[in-house]
Amino acid sequence: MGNSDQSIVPEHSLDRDCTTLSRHVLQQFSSFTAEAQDISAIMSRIALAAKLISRRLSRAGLMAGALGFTGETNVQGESVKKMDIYANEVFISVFKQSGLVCRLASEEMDKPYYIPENCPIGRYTLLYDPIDGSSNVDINLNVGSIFSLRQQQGDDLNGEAKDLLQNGDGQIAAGYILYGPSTVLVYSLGKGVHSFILDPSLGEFILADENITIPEHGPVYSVNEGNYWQWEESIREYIRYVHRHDGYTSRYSGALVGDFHRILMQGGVFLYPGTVKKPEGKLRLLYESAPLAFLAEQAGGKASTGKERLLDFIPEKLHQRTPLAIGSVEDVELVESFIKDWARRTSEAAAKETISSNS
Ligand code: FDP
Repeated sequence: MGNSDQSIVPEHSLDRDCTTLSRHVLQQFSSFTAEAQDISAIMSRIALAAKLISRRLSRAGLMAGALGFTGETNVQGESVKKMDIYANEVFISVFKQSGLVCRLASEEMDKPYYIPENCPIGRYTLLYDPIDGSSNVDINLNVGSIFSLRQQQGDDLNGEAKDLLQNGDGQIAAGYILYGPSTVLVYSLGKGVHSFILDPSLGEFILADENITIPEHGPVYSVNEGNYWQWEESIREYIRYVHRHDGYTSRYSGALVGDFHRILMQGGVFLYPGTVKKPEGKLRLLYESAPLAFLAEQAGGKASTGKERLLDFIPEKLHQRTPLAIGSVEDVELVESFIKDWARRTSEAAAKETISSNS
């Protein structure tokens, strides 16, 4: 006993089974600093939230009152689902009395939720989208949760959380949970992107993939083509390009986390462009686009608003929206090239128009 040569289980397989999320987080710090322990504890709480949400989703169809709409609308003016509220409260609940996180800011809440009793110790803010892809919830399709961790700056005494209006490079950690056939947690602390699968028999997230990299190019473009006539011409031109060229295929599930996960693993591009009426698009920068952009870059991919690096974009308000093109470097750059080219042609045409009307 104790000699690995005599073991009936290959050593690497046991090692992997024992690589839980909290152990992995600690391994990424060179020593057991207070920061390392805080981040590991925060990730464990996020994992607990994921397990609670996953458990409820797996039984929701059998439970009275778990599915459907609440009848309320959220700060974005969208109809709220019961699962949105449940998942939002789960995140609050797991961080109460944790001593870890001072503020929670979520897509479902007008203003951040303050936990003053945590503040003397915890100096972090967790931003999250509790249930992303809500239109999938009632029909048992994939949904997700997205999170982003930032250091609180200043005391935020007036409760306006202005320090959160910064670019995405200040994220300490970001990730998502995909509630699919298995529950997958993907995260980055700025040292690569790693995925974990929930083993229900252990109740633990176990390492699945380390240092995930997005292929330089992939065949998939993922976009809601139902918006075709609402987009600017540049996006329509891009779509016509992929329709006419071999090697492209479309996949769109209506849930960002699942669609992004496919791109992360297999390459390609996910797009949620602005429309003529809503140039800022639909996705929320702080709760959705910025955390995923952080992961994309960490995996060697790219994320853009179409005009600039997404992580450079500074929001003016907490619930700011931005257009998003995210995924493989070559595919995101192709989308950007159509936008740039269209802008150039439009401004040249406008200049010609001015000249001819002046002459
Ligand atoms: P949902 O509103 O269902 O929560 O961010 C919201 C989001 O879903 C994304 O998950 C998804 O990619 C997108 O909106 C779907 O929007 P469309 O229905 O307009 O395609």
